[in-house]
Amino acid sequence: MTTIRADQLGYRPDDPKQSVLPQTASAFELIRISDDTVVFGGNADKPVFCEGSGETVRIAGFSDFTQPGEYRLQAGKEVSYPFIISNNPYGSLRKTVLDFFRLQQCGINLDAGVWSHPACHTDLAAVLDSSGSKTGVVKDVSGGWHDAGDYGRYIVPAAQTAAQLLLAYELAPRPDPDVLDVVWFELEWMLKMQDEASGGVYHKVSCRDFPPLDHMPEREDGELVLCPVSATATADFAATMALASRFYPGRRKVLMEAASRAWQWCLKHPDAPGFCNPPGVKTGEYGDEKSQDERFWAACALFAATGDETIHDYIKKAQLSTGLGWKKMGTYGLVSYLCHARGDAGLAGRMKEALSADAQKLLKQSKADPYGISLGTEYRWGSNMTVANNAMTLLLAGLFDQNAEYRHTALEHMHYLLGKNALGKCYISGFGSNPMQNPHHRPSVAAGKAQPGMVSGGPNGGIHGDAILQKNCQGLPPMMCYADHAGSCASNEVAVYWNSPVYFILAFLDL
Ligand code: G3I
Ligand code: 9MR
Ligand code: ZN
Repeated sequence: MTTIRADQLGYRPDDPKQSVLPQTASAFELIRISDDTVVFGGNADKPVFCEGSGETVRIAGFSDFTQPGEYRLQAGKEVSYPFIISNNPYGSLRKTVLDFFRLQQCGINLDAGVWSHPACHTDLAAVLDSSGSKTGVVKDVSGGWHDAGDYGRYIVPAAQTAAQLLLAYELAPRPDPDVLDVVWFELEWMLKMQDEASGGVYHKVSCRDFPPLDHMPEREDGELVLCPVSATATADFAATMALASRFYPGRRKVLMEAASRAWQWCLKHPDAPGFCNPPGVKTGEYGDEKSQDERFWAACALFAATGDETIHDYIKKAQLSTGLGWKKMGTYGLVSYLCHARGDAGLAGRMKEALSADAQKLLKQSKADPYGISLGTEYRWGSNMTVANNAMTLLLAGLFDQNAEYRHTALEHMHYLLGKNALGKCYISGFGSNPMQNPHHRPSVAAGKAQPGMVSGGPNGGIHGDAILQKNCQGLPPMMCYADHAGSCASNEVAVYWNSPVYFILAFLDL
């Protein structure tokens, strides 16, 4: 294992290029692999301490070298994995990251080589009340994507994923045309999750507990239960449908009716409590006591779609919030308002300031980290999502505030995911010289090999009762608390809303 940390796929000729070397390496060389020739060299920067990883390291920059080819870095006896400098350094990565969503499809006969399976989770689901008792109502909620390494289908992360994919489609210089079909599959399922009578949206559908780790989806045949309507799910749903209405003109009416009915539910239930799993239900909770940010996003998306001034008044009174992760969704609201609403100049100005404040904070944190990323010491469950979401925040802020540093720092976050990190791990299966190979992903466990193109959750300093992390990572610095082990759900699961921000970065940066 090399101690030189670099992107294991590569760099574009004109993009900044950095790697991280051990403290002992004061100079480095770039070697062209075809003829084993030194083509570039230099001194590494002075040693710096990395709080996230607890190491002292040096940064080696080779941005000035722009010739396409295949290379490795060398520092003393240390030799990096090979990488390329090319206009298309990532090859099929973007396509494979997008393919994940098709492979997560539920309720259909999936024809996909070793990942094939017969239709799963097609029974009617029984609606539960908050005490976990069946209400007697049953509902067809088939379809949608399995959330992650488990087979639950949850509205809150679904909304994040759909929004990130649609924004990627909208903002990419060369959008992938199939994104709209990919997302429609999820939207159709989301529409089924709305309660016809009230307009409220069921929080999630799953069995009561997770199935064994080696079970393919069709083997999970326990009773499906629908958990009660929640404010976060209903507001996220309203926002997602209003956002989607712009992308599917032929389905606008259905989407906007669903959005408006969900919004009416939100207005009628201003104080609805946060969701928690009813007794007896152990699957993904996506609990969140605060629905203000989801309501804010819904209002902005509905206002952008309709121009309804009563909703505008709601936004004017609301607290501005930011965030791109399932618990904090405000930034999607800001972007809807700023890009698509006939808004109020003063309010738009404050929204831009809020987004820019987030981006400036991320820049500052990234500058303090030799790996050039913004997490500091906060590596929680799904830290790789935070890495990608922070990059997305920087790229979105750059829409309103031209700053080359935003783009460069976002790219550094992508390099982190592809191997320029303290563990020298490429956190996307099937790519790089040292890829994640043992995801906590049931179809991969069943197949005995990792499905390619999946983003691992990544280091988790919290450990969270994960027996594998407890055994291997107790006491390690947070950027090191990771196990490429199928048993480590707290550091090595995969999820649709971890692939979606990575897809956004790749599409936005035309990689
Ligand atoms: O919000 C608190 C914060 O206030 C506190 O300071 C911090 C300290 O640890 O914890 C924060 O809560 C964390 C929460 O995520 C929100 O980030 C919890 O500790 C942490 O346990 C929780 O992890 C979630 C995990 O499920 C367990 O519930 C992950 O975010 C979430 O991505 C993950 O999602 C799972 C689904 O349940 C099931 N499907 C797979 C999916 C991915 O693993
Ligand atoms: O396998 C489950 C994974 O998909 C979930 O994201 C995770 C969330 O808590 O839980 C995993 O299931 C574990 C359960 O929580 C505790 N017992 C062991 C289960 C399998 O590792
Ligand atoms: Zn299924």
